[in-house]
Amino acid sequence: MTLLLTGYEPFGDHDENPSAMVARELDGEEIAGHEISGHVLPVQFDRTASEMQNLIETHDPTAIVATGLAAGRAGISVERVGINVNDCGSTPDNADAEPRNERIRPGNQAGFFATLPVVSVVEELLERGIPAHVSNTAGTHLCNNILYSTQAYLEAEKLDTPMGFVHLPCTPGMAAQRARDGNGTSGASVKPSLSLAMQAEAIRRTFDTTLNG
Ligand code: PCA
Repeated sequence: MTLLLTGYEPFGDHDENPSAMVARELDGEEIAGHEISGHVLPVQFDRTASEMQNLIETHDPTAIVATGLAAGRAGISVERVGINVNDCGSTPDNADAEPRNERIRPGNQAGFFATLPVVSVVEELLERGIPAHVSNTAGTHLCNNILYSTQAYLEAEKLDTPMGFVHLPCTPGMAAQRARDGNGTSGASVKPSLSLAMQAEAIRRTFDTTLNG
């Protein structure tokens, strides 16, 4: 009775990744008779999907929530869809891979919907005063990659495990650090942020809604 939770290690110019912190914090917690198993995945296009598949094989989870950082988003983004594209934009992965306009699975379908109840999850978060929205793009970096790859894997294995991806914003500490490193004292903007406690609560509620909703 395991709930599989993944976050990502820091990447690009981020020294921290709140998704890794939340995965560590929630590891071992119980929700409705299930235990969260929290893991931190590498930000590497050639490793992430297979590490997720190993986790699914070893844990046989009841539900899967993958998470990552979307610095600049104002709240919790529950992703609706993953697309068949790897494109790192201006941020190489942590092994310096720079895919451009590549297919994750050549010849495979364009996209997969998340199988979490995304609308119910967002309704629940909003009801609890947590700023959240359904997002229609997870980008084309590893957060999109894990959503698409895991859905493709689950379909190939004929597993109906609910799975989705949640983008988390910066923590207040990260936003302050970036404003200190930038031109915050000269009038530049500061990134939106949410406390780690609220981010962790959002992920608890995501699992809870998935199990009960
Ligand atoms: N965020 C990136 C990759 C790793 C992470 O935490 C993304 O949004 O794709």
